[in-house]
Amino acid sequence: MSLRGTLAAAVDALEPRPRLVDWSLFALVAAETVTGLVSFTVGTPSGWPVFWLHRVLGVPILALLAFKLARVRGNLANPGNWRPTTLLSVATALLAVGAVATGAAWVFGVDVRVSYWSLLSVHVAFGLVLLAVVPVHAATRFRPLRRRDVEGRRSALRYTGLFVAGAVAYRAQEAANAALETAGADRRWTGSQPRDGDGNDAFPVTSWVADDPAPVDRSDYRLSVAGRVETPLEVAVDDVDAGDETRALLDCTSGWYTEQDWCGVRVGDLLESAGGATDGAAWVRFVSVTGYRWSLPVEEARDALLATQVGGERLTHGHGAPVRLVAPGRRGFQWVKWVTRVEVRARRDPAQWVVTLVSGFD
Ligand SMILES: Nc1nc2c(c(=O)[nH]1)N[C@H]1C(S)=C(S)[C@@H](COP(=O)(O)O)O[C@H]1N2
Ligand SMILES: [Mo]
Repeated sequence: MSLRGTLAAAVDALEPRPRLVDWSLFALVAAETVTGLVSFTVGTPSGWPVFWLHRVLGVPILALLAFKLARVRGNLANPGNWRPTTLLSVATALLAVGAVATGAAWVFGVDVRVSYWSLLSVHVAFGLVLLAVVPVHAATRFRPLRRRDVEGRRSALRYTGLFVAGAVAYRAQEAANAALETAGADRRWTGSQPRDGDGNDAFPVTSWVADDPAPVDRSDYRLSVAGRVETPLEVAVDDVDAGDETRALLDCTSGWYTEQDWCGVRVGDLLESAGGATDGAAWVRFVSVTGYRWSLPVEEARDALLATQVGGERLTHGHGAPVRLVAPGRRGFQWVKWVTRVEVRARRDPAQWVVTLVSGFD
C-alpha cells in the first residue's frame, strides 16, 4: 500500500461515523461550556478535576473538527454549493478553533491584552458566542443519531483514544512550560497568573461590567448589620478598622491572582457586636453600595474579613474603600467591594448570580 493509502486507512480506523462526529462535537462543546462556567465558581483545590477536564477536551474537539472538515471540504471548496447556512457553519468552526487556540495559548502563559480584556477573557468570549451559535448551526443541519452510527465497542475505543490524546497533550504542554520556564509555568491550578508584591498597586482593579461607584466618603460611611441578629446596628469605619489580620489569596476569573495581608474586622466578631446571630440564621449577605452582592454560609462568613487595609495600606477606592469583603477560598468576584450592608438571612440568594452581572447599569 502507498503511504497515502496507509494514512487514509489509519484515518478511516480512527474516524467515527459522520453523525457521531457531529453529535460528539455538540456534546463536547456542551461539556466545555459546563466545565468552563463551573470552574469560575471553584476556589478550593478539591475542585481541580473541573479544570482538568476542561483542558483535556480541547484535543478531542480539534480532532473531530478535523474529521468533519475533511468530510465537507469538497463542499466548501466549491462556492456553487454554498448555502446561506454554510456561512454560519464556517463561523462555528472558526469560533471553535478560536476558543481552543486561546485556551491553549493561555496555558502557555501568553498574557496579551485585547484592549481591556485578558486573553482568558477572550477565550471565555469565544466560548459564550459559540454557545449561542452552536444550537442554531445544529438546528440547520439536524440529523438524528441512529443506532448504527454508534458502533459500540469500536467507538468506545476511539473515544478513549481521543481522550487520552487530550490528557497527554495537556501533560506535554505543562512539561514544555516547565522546561522552557514560560509564564505558563507560574499558573495556579485555576490557570490564573501571579501578580506579585504587597498593597494596592500590586494587583489590578477589576470590576465586573458596569460597577463603578463614586468614591465613598469615610466620615459619612456607615456599615449596617441587620437581619437575623439580636441587635441590628450601624458602625462607622473605625469600628471596622479593628486590626484583625488575615493572609488570603484573591483569584480573579479574568486570570490573575495575588496573595495579600488584609486587615479589618472578622465578620464573626462583627456579628457578636450585634448580639450574635438569631434562630434560623444560615447565610450572610454582603451588599455593595452599587447593589452588587454575595452571600456566604454563616459558618464560613464568620471567618471572612471585612477589610479596610491591604498590605499595610488603606484600601484605595478602586479596591473597594472603605470596606471590602475578603472571602478566603472564594473566587475574586465574590469578594464584594464597597460593602455597606451585612444581612444575616435564613435563605440563600440565587438572584445574586444575575445581580453581579447587571449591577451598576441604570
Ligand atoms: N461591588 C463590586 N465588587 C466587586 C466587583 C465589582 O465589580 N463590584 N468585582 C469583583 C471581581 S470580578 C474581582 S476579581 C474583585 C477584584 O478586586 P480588586 O478590584 O480589588 O482587584 O472584586 C470583586 N468585587
Ligand atoms: Mo474577577
